[in-house]
Amino acid sequence: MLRDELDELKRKFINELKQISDSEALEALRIKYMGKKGLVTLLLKGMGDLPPEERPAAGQAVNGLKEELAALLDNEERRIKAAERQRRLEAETIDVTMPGKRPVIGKRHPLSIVRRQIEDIFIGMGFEIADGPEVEYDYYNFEALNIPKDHPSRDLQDTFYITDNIVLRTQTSPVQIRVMESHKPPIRIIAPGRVYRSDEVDATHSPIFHQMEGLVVDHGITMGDLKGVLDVFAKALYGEDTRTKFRPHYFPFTEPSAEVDVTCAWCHGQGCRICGYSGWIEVLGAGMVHPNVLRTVGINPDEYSGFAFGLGLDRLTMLKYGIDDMRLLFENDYRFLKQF
Ligand code: 2NL
Repeated sequence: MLRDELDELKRKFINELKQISDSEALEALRIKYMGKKGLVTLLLKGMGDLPPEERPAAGQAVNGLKEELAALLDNEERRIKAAERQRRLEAETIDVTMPGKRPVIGKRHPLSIVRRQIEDIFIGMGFEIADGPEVEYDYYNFEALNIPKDHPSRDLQDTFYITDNIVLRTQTSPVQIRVMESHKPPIRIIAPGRVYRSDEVDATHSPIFHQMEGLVVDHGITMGDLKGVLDVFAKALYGEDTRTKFRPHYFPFTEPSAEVDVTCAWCHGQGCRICGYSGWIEVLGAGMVHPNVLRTVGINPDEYSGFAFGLGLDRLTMLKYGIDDMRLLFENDYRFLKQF
């Protein structure tokens, strides 16, 4: 009776085992027969119902089946694990003869290349780099720079106003005002950064652009120091044969003021399309810091003097690389950027 039952169970088990090809299903089968409530386990538990004299033989028979099934399960498990491993290895095969995929490496933006080159030149002359907020008080952007209330750059059309007395800075000069407020001379700084003006976008205008200003304040600073520093700068940037020319100009924050031309780096002063056949290119505005500006930040103009200058990084970058449309600097088209 029991024999038949065991044989039947074994046949059923072997049939089910044959269907199985993955280790999850195999584990389910192991539980179905050998688990706490498994078919074989239930048989063993049922021993108690037999008359005592039949128990030893029956127990031996069921245990024998249990060992047999366990051995079959272990065997099958080894076979399935090996097959699964083989499938995985085949799926993960790497063809080492395939051509590689080159990672795309980013490049420095042309504006950053030029900014860093100019920073290096001034650092070489003992300047330090200063920075400050792009959202500024009207006071730092205009008032402290001796720019009167009726000055055209204060027009609502020309400046982005956040509130009545907060603007997007139109120059990096406010950085230098802040440095003069908090530091005693000697001061030797450059202030590179992003500035804003309410302009329509075209090939030569953008509401966001980049500027670098410089400032030196100490005892006995003269126009000669300004000319010397800018001459060294122009030669370092454009080559030793570069010359500079100062033309009188007007800025509210400097007196005297000048616009500074350098000999055209494309034609070396011969005259070409780039410099409008004049041989000169205007690159800087500069001058001696206005005594009113020094007084406003608490520096005595009878004791100290200083010079300042400003240059447009976007224009300089366009000149250096022969870029004819400013929009290219802001669109971040990789086909453009990868050329530098
Ligand atoms: C230009 C002209 C200039 C300054 C900027 C300056 C700053 C302070 C005091 C006095 Cl804190 N001056 N900056 C001076 C002269 C010219 O920039 O054409 N920029 C693109």
